[in-house]
Amino acid sequence: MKNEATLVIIKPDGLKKSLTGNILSRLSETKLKIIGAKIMKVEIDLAHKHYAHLKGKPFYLELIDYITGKKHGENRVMLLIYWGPNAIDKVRQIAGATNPEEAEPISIRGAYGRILTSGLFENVIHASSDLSEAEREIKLWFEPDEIAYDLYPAKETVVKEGKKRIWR
Ligand code: DAT
Ligand code: MG
Repeated sequence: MKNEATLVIIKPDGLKKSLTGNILSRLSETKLKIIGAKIMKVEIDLAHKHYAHLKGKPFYLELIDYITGKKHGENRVMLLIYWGPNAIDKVRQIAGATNPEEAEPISIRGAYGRILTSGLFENVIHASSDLSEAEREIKLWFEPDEIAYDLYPAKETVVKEGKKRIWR
């Protein structure tokens, strides 16, 4: 079996409901390695890029509100890169089907997801669905130096002078 990397996002409902520990425990059943992890707030531009393939769907704008935290008053997400044999399918298996009502009851989405009255699937985690999606998503959310392994070719660049926030 080929080693693969896959992106997991614990969505704002997962953090708001304090499900992080439960979800990490379930994912550790895969025996995959975590090679990147962080908590961050989701900027709207990144949300649109992440879900670009769903633009035009009736639930699209609500999905953007969901991942950016507007539905939960909680704008944090947790990002994880899992790595190892068959990682994409292993994680999708434990995540469960996209529709939480159709997901296996013991999957993460089956156990913790719900369908809003609007019809949106509030399914607690995102998991990459294939190799090219995983690569696109990992490159969208992580910089090379934030990942413990060298997953994809990278290059050095000279950083221009600019502004950034530091501790005072
Ligand atoms: P997945 O997250 O299983 O890869 P996806 O990429 O097709 O599924 O959709 C992204 C998210 O959009 C999904 O996690 C929940 C929401 N969604 C997808 N299809 C939906 C539908 N038919 N009705 C409501 N929400 C949907
Ligand atoms: Mg998807």
